[in-house]
Amino acid sequence: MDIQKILSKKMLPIAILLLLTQNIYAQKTVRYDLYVKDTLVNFTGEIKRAIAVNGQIPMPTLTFTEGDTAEIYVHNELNEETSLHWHGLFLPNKEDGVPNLTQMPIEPNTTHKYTFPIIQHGTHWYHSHSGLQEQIGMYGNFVMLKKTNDPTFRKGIDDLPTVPIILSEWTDYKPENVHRMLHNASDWFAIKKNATQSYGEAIKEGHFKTKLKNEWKRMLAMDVSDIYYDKILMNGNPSTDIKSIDGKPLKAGDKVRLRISNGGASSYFWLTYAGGKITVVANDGNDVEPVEVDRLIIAVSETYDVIITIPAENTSYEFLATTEDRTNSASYYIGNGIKQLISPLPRLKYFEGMKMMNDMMKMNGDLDDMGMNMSLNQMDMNVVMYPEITGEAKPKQDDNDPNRYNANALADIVTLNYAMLKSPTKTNLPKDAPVKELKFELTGNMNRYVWSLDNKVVSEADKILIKKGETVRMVLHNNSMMRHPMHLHGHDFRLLNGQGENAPLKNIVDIMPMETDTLEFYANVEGDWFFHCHILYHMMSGMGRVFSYENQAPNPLIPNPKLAQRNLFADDRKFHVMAENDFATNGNDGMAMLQNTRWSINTEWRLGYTKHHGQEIETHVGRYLGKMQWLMPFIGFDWRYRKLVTDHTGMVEGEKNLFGQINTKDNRRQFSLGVAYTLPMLVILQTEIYHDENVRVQLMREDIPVAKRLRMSFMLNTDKEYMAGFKYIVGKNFALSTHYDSDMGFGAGVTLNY
Ligand SMILES: [Cu+2]
Repeated sequence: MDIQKILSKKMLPIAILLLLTQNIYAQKTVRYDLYVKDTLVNFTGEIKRAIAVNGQIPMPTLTFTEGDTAEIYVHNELNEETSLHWHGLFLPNKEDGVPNLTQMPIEPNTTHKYTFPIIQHGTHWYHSHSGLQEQIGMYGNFVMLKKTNDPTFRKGIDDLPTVPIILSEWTDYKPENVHRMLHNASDWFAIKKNATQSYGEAIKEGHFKTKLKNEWKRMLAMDVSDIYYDKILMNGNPSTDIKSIDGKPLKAGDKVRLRISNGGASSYFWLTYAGGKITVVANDGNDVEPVEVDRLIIAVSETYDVIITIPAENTSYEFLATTEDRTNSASYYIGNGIKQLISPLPRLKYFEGMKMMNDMMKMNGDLDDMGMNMSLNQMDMNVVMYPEITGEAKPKQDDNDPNRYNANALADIVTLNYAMLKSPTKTNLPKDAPVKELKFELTGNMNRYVWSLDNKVVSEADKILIKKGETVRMVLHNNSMMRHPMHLHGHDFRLLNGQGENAPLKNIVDIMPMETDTLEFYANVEGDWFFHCHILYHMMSGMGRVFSYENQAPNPLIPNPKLAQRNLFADDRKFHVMAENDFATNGNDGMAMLQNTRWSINTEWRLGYTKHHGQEIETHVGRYLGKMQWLMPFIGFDWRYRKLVTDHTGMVEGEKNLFGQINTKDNRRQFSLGVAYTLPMLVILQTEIYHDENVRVQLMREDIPVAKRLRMSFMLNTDKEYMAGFKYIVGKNFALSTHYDSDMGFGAGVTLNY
């Protein structure tokens, strides 16, 4: 953090210069110059790379008034491409900032000018849309003020002292590494969060059957979020005191408006306040009728404007943002005096969540809402995990209670949900516009970290053609096990939430598992507009679509559309690498794997130290089929050398398999065809036929979570080979291991993995 502070001091003259330039052009054209540069930060005691803009993280707050023209010069001083997307803004498509879709990437050492008229007001934000840059600093507040003579100007709301706050997270791991670990189903983050949900822990908590049923239904232990973060930040700091606004000290009775954007890459945050109720006055930059709540969750990339009151003198009240998994938080202390803290949210009851998920999961991997017609976050299945709502120990709701997932019916705590949002003005779309109706199923596969719409990723789907002047209505159903904040570029949509003509306008809709939501927007600006899940790692895995207007003019910033498309598709076509090697007393065995959305290239080796132990290398190239990806046909190549045992006459005895087929060769090279299928209990059944017509059937399971850090694995096959082993995970890339192998005997050693 120190380095950051030094850097921002250095940048002070530039900031003053910017302010001056701004004033010269006041009210008409507002210019910002943004210098994007590598920096070093120290959030945890370790110095790590990040990206700063004008020397700071988050990027500077950009402020405009409706009616202004924005001129933003982005100076790319990185050694890599970049881009900036203006989240939630209405603007010409070529200013939208999606590289390879609305413009080509901003190359290193070049400047790109974005310019657009400001034709709306509200709390928004901006971020890099290139790779994973958003995770390491490229997010900032973007505030558009109402004109004071605006007929929608609300006295007592729009004239309050205001603090823009952008929420974010920090991990010391490189985001590329985070993405790779997610694709490899690494459970390192679960270990860090103490959320492994192993058999040992299940037994201790009386949930052995729950765990068995969970694995029977082929689920890996899951959490409400994937990633462990080292720090949570509000405007770049885990903790901030705010004693005055615009030079005026805060005192009892003062109301403060917080303009909050969730700039986190993957975290949802609970917002709570030590000084009492929170009044929600806007969402996604659009005014809503004020509504008082005790808490609200802000989805990734959403914005909320809230008003809080300072109830008493000589006190500074905590405004707390807690990650949905409750492992981390950040605070603002508002007011002057002794700090009044709010109690932290208690740890989640993971096995209650697992039990709930077991009930919802069908054997074929589809979710079943059991007739509850869930929508708009009103029924939150996760309440079974919230001790503050359902009690510390056993859940108090029964299975026939229609309110058993309704947080507001179960406790005195009022939680905001989408049905409570009401626009103060009518939001009807043009009545005579033709309606185009689209349906999407949000789909995913936790085990291989594939996220998609209708089981297709961006590179596998065509653009969705819409016409200017039509109303596009979308019905979205979440059939995956995680919630997804779906974001539409360039347009606000009405979320049909039962508020009739006053349905709220939004550009993000958070959809929980099993929910169905309907939204509609008026197609009024030509271009290619991205519609995607805003969880950064889901988006990069391909969870999105492109809306494109029929017969639109070509984008002058995309001179070569074919090349641009190839670059865009490269994101979800990317292969992720993983490797592991066990250095043991009886040999050396390991594997390396390259995999993407559908393909897997996998090599396994067992290298014994003696000629009788032998050596074996197997390579499989396979393609996963089906939505759940339980089936993978593959072609293989097998090389094996083992000095076979001879009898007293010197004849080779050969190796006989369970089918009576005999191998008499020391040196065996074989092509094969095979198929792998994931059985209940996550056991993989692999059947392989070699070109010498030998057949091998094999059962195996890796990483059975015995205890928090202890994993078990086994394998047996019709060649009469078998193996069983244990692994104790010491660090992210390091484990102690022991195994017994029918070829190589007993061994112990260390396992390194990448
Ligand atoms: Cu998602």
